[in-house]
Amino acid sequence: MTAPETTLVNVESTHYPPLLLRHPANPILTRKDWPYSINSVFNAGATLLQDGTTLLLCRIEDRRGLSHLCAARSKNGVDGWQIDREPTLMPSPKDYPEEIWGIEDPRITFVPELQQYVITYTSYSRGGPGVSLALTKDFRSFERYGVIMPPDDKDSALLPRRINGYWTLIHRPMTPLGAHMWISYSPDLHHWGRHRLMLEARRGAWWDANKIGLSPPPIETSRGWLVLYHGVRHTPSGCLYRLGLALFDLENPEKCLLRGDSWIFGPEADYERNGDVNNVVFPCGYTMDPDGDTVNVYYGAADCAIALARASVRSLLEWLDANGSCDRRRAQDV
Ligand code: BMA
Repeated sequence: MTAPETTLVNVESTHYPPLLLRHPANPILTRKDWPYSINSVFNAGATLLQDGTTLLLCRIEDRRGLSHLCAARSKNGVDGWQIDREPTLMPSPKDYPEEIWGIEDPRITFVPELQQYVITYTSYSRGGPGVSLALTKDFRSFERYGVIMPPDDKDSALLPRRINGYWTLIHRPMTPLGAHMWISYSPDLHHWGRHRLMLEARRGAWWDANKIGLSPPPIETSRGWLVLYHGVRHTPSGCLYRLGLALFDLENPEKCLLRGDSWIFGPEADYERNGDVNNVVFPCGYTMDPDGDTVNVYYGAADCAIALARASVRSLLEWLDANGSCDRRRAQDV
C-alpha cells in the first residue's frame, strides 16, 4: 500500500494512526487570497474538471453575514488558484425566496448520465436552512431546481448514479428525535420520497452524540460507499466538529456495513482551533488522484479558511475493518 506523501504533516503525535494527513501548505485559501472584499472563505465543494483542474466551489461569507459561492481553480489542487473575480453563484431571493439569508456549504457530484455537475447546497430561508439543488456544465452558468428538502435540513449530497432506477440523496433533517442522516430517492431530481433513516447520531458521551451530518459526497469503492461524516459535540466552551467513517452497501446505500467508533480527524492545528468558529473541521468535497487511492479532502477550518488533508482509501477501509462494527450493534450503543 502506498501511503500518501511523507511530507504531509500530522500535527500531534498520538498513538492513533494518522489517517488524514494535513498538507504542509495549509491553510491553502484564506480571505487574503480573495480578489474582492470578504469576511471569510471556508466549506468548499470540490471536483476535478475534464482537463484535470481542481475546482473548489467555496463558501464566502461577506460582512453582512450572508454567504454566496465562488469558484477557485488550480492545476495541482494545492496552489496557484485562479479565483473568479466576482461571486460565481449568488443567492437569488427574488426568484428563490428560500435563499434570502444566503447559500452555503455546497457539495458537488459529477453525474455521468447527465454529463453535468449536480450541486446541492444549503439555502438559508426565513424558516431555517433547507437543501437546494442546481446543475452546471462549467461552473459559469447554473440551472437552479430550487428547494428539494424543506427546512430544517442540510448536509446533503447526491450519489453519482441511480440506485435501482432512482436518484439518491443523503441529507440531514432535524427532527425531534435528533439530527441524523437520512436517504431519499427521486425519479427526476425534483420529487423526492421513500425517506429512510441512514445513520443515527449516538447519544450520551459519544463524540458523535445528538448531531451528525454527511461531510463530502460518499466515495465509491469496490466494497461500498465510504462516508466521512461529521459529529458535533457540545461542550461548555462551544461545539467541537470532528470526522468519523462509515461504509454503506453499494446497491442498498441505506444499509450500513461498518461504522467506526472513534473519530478519525479533529481540530488540532492552530487554523482549525482558532477562527470565527473555533474547533471546526468541516469538509464538503474531495478529489481522487489518478492512482484511484489517494483522496484529497478539502475542509473548512474554523469557518475562516480552506485546508487540505490527504488519505489513502485503502488505509481508511483497513481502519474500518479493524475498528468498525456492523451497525446492528447500534441499538445497544445509543
Ligand atoms: C454547521 C454548518 C457549517 C459550519 C459549522 C460550524 O452547522 O453551518 O456551515 O461550518 O456549523 O459553524
